Amino acid sequence: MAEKKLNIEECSIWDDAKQMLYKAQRDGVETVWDRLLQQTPHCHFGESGVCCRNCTMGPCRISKKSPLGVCGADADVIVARNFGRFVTGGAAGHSDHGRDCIEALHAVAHGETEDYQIKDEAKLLRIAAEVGIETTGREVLEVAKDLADEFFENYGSTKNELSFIGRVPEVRRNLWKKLGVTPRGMDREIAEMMHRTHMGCDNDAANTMLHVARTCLADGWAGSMIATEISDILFGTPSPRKATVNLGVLKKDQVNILVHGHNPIVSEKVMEAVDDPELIALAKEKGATGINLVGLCCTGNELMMRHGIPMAGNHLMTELAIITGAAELIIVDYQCIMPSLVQVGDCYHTKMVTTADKARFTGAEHVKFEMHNGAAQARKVVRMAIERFPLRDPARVEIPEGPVDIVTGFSNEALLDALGGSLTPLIDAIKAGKVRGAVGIVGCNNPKYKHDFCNVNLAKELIKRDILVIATGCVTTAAGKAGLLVPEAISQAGPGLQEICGALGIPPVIHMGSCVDNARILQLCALLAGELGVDISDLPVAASSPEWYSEKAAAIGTYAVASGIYTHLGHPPNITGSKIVTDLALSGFDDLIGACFVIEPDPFKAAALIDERITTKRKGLGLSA
Ligand code: SF4
Ligand code: MSK
Repeated sequence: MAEKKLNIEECSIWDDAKQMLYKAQRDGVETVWDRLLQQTPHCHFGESGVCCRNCTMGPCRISKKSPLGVCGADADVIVARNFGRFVTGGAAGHSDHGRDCIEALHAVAHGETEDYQIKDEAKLLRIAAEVGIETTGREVLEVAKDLADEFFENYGSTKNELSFIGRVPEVRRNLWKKLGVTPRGMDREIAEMMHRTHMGCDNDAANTMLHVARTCLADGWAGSMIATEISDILFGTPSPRKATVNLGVLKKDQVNILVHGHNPIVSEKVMEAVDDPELIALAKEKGATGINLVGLCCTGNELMMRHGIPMAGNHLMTELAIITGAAELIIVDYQCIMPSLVQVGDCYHTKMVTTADKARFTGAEHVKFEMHNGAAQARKVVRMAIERFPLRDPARVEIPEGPVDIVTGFSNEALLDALGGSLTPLIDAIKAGKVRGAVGIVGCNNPKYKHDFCNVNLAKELIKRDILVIATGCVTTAAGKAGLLVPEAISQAGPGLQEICGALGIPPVIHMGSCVDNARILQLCALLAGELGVDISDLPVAASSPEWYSEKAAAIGTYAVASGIYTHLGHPPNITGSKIVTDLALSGFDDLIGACFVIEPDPFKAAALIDERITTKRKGLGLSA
């Protein structure tokens, strides 16, 4: 059989990506695109979700010839169970990240670490008061202890109610109650999903799908929301600042360190360590002019939002950042880190360092980060990077030109500041049809798409239609590279958005953070609904993940839908083998819960579908189209 050949021009819309893919070919390095080629075509049973491995009477796969598994489960039951476990993986990822944040807050509050502090005391006190903790006349650390304990209770089953349930509009809370999907403890919903999907438990696909909604709601309104709020408390609430994106942020004459993963607990300490004068002097001794820290994926988003640290790239750029030959070290915590990075690093002089016991990679060096040693471990890792600088082969270094400017840092607090302290100007602009609606474009890259084609074109199409775009996760880098994250991008927006964003001095696409920070968007929707006295499902808003790949993205999409937000995906999850599950996702949920998924791979058609939905919602509120 003829060997399949990669068409690099079709892999990505970006010059920096294509330049590195050609270099990878010259250097004999395999990337995610090569491996996709080898894995294609994918297994039809897996793609449609009808393969079950939940017991050893199987594995079973459903076809016309054999419509039932050995136990008697049909395609609907198998697909619902598989999807349930799939989103539960994502919800577990976000919420375990959130738990790590609570442990950090707990350690700070109890004086168990000097490496971390409370950076935003005002936010700590505000959140504590919001969840019913007495704050008047109390020491900040005493309040922090109570807040950590309060948040821990979101994980078990002693409370049966999430701390942030009060943020959800009452009408939506009542709907959840009626449907029996009010989220309880985070761990409880996850454990119950694993229980339900064991052989011989929940054998009603629609019933399983309701628990899918409940588990994801716990992620959105607890796991992710807690992660975001504590990160702000410990590391500062983001405010607008400038930064730069793309592989051009790497520096030829400096020690380059890449940080990758999700939780700022590691990356914040690395950021401090690279400023250590002793380490900078050591870097100079080794022949470099300094130390350059750059981000990747969501931990990159966290550092960029709070400190303006440059962003080298999103999910599909992670291997390519190493292929520049200019990265001395990549330090990671967890999630979305391709195992291949170890092998790609081995092709150059790039060392990979892992930091979390729950995310180790064979071939990488493990430097365990704990609350009491974060600063020391970060210095150790930066020293390791510096020691590798002399090993760099200048003949193999190729850094694409030209970092692109962006503006980042739009937390809800910052957005409210930009609006002059209240949502009224935004609501007035929505009522006047100048901002016709808002869409959160969130999530990932997937090599099945031309890298960032859909992410960028959907954002462009929406702003043209006077729809404000909020970007998080890996879409951020795409929007940034396309020049959409700067105030000057209003020239690409419709007249209404041009006027409003121009007056406020904000870009038409605003960056709101990492993938856990989609909780900020949930909160913003709830605030808007509260101001208008309606449900979230009545708002002219939508969500989209055009190039998603991960279990976490599916969990985010599902909590958006269950919260009342119409959600576009570029391709369906592996559910098409069940009519019941597919119909529920694409329409049944709309009747039941006021929102559903819509699938459309073409970003231009997707923009039209989203626009249509926003128009309907505007009319429902008695507003012009
Ligand atoms: Fe097959 Fe049923 Fe076992 Fe799944 S649970 S592997 S369908 S016998
Ligand atoms: S890192 S989940 S590829 S956004 Fe959050 Fe990017 Fe998606 Fe991972």
